[in-house]
Amino acid sequence: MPGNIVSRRELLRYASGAVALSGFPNLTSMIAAAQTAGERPNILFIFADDHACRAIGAYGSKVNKTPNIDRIASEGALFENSFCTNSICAPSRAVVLTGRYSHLNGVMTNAEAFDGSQPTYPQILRAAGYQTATIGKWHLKSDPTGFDFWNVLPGQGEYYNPDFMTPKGKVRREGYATDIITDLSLEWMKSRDPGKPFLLHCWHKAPHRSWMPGPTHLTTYDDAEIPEPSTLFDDYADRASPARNHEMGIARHMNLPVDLKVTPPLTGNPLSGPLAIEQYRRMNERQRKLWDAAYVPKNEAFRKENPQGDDLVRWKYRRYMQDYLGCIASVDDGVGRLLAYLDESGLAKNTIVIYCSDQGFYLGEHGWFDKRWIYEESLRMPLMIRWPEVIKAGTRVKEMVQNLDYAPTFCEVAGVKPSDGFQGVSMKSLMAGEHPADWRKSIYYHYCERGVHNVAPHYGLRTERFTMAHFYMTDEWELFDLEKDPLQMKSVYADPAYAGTVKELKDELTRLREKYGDTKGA
Ligand code: SGN
Ligand code: CA
Repeated sequence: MPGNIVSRRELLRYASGAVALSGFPNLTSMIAAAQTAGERPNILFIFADDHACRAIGAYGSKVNKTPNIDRIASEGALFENSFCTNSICAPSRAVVLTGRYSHLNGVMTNAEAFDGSQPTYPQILRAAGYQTATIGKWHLKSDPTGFDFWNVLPGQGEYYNPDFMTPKGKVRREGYATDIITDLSLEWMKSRDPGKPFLLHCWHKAPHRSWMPGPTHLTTYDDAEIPEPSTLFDDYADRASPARNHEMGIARHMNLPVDLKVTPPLTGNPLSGPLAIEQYRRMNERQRKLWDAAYVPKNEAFRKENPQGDDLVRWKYRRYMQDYLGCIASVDDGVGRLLAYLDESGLAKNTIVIYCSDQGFYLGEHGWFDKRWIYEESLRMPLMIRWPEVIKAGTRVKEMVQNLDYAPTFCEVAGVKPSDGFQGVSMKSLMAGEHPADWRKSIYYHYCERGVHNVAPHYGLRTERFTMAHFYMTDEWELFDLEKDPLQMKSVYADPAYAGTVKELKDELTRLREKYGDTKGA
């Protein structure tokens, strides 16, 4: 394993004040320096699940408005080239926490349990005097470590009246998940010790599949204009075989009763309508009444219209987007409430607010929903950071950053030395408007899961101009020239005109695999 990582024992001894962490010899003086230079900043980390850039106003959305999320970008920085290392939930979260690639942090797919004894930024910040809390989606199978307070959804969690895991056991909370996660975050900020800086994770479940909007946004997008992506009817003709073998198509893999809420008609039978579907049985009477009032007439109209073929795909796309965007509307409301509290309480100036999502998502591009591929829509993570003391309002960062960079960034802004094992680079200089000459010019990616949605494992890289992928199970390669083909419709891997580029990129890929210590999939 490259680098020395701090052992759990060391962390515990450090947290108890017994010793200084090895590799952290100047921690006390660094903290003192940070304190004299000004108070250490608070960190409010708002994380959505599957929120694509295309559904964020600040990223130029043509399908919805997100005024509150956009505030973070207009009053802070928007990262134009922010990427994940493995486009799936639990792996992305493990990379965020540890600053290490999946093959080193142990969470390669959604199946592995996270080993919470490895160094993470919450543990490091907590040991350095931060109050820490994580609220909402966690999805790492083991209990959170490094937090003074945690209330997390089991697994994917539920949208309506969700259960939360707490140190004292399971608690069911009445209400809509996004609103509850926001409420708990506000309550925690209000009740914390004001004498210490804080790190708060407000980690939403929304807008994850099956995209169930909350009671206040059940009809928000009913009449909205929602343009279709030009690649909705992609036939994958000019790519390697994996794209064709997908199981994430709006046409063939999105189901009517759960994904699209076309529940059976209400017949008076106690288990008719939504109640015929397990997912809706958690709702209380009030929630169900609102749901039925919104969906029953829409579903009757659908049955009457009875669209077929491409018209059905178009109908499904539209319903999918209405629900997905409805979920985001509640996230945006929640962001508004959190920002309002920071304003009212005077915390806004010295609190770093981050908004991002665990990966990107397909909103009909290439005919798909879901994520996983190295292609743009799922590779990109939205990332916006507000920190009035350091970031100039309206900053746009063009350098390529990754979820790997969050842990070192949080350590640097807190004035704490990062773990030697972190593989990312702190983004603080970028936040301050600098353009370090030696900033990375390529990013490394490796998706490993097999099974759901049938996306073949692949590793690859993206540079400013190219994306290259190796689907190693079938030894197929793809190369996209993003300058000429931004929608990635034609692989030019076999085009002789790109032979030199292929060679250069393969060398770079070998360098990246060595640098990050990845030998899997060779
Ligand atoms: C569930 C979803 C999948 C999704 C995975 C992983 N199916 O299995 O569509 O890809 O989660 O998502 S569902 O019918 O149960 O909703 S992730 O964001 O947690 O990685
Ligand atoms: Ca996700």
